[in-house]
Amino acid sequence: MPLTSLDANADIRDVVETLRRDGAVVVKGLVEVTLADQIIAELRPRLDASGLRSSSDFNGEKTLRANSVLTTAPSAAGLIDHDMVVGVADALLLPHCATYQVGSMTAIEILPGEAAQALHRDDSLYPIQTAGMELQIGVMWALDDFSVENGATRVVPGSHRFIRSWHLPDVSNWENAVMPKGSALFYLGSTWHGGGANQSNAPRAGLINTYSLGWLRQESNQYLETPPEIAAGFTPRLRALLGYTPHGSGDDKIGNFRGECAAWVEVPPEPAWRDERGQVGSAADAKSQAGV
Ligand SMILES: O=C(O)CCC(=O)C(=O)O
Repeated sequence: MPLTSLDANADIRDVVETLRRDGAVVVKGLVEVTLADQIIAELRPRLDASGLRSSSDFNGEKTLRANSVLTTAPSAAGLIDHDMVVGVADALLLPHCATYQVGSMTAIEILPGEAAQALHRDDSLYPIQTAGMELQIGVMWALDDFSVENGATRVVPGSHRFIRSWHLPDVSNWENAVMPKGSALFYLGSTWHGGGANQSNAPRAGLINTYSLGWLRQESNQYLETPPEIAAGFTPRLRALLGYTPHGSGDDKIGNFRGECAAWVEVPPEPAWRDERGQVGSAADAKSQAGV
């Protein structure tokens, strides 16, 4: 099955429908090439200095990686909460949670000579599977032109329908997500994919962001990756995507309410106090209980 490519002006409903049908879809030219160039320029010093720290069999020995992307490349904000990404995530994730969150944010630069990465599904990090409920989606942004030669992400269209089991399914029918710089590959957490082999003589840079149901633990702790003092400089929507918002509300009848402290970030919490029974509260609570 070929991988479908849509244009940047595609209707979000078409992107969602194609994702549901094929498990992956490319949207071409979603951001300006200049933005992609700016992001990779901001990431360059970090990639060069420490990009190989996370090298491994799975991550690759000739692949540079960087997390905490927003601390180094604030321009990437425009990708992480891009309207189309948020629209697609709303449609696929919000039926199963009150709010969703960024699960991970990773710049990946595959250097010449790197072998193909093992095909895998991102949602295998969670030990559950419920029919009809996607746990997460991924968006791979092309910060270079992605080609067959330079290791465009490999995707197995239709593989989101494979039954999850200990037996490796037949993943031999993969396609490279060939796309120009500034495009995005959307894929479901259940879709088999992996980095391609770079047989060219130039690096291939991309940025993968995942978005997971808000009641799951983030794959990578975004409060540490983008700490409050940096998050405060971004829009409320992006802060909420990073997880700086509670899941559900106190009125939630189905017990969905989680992560309340995160809501305190805009107004830093006052020092906690401990009452006579050993219960912990905030100084504001103490004042209101004392009638001040
Ligand atoms: O670099 C790519 O194209 C994909 C990388 C990937 O899927 C991963 O590292 O989990």
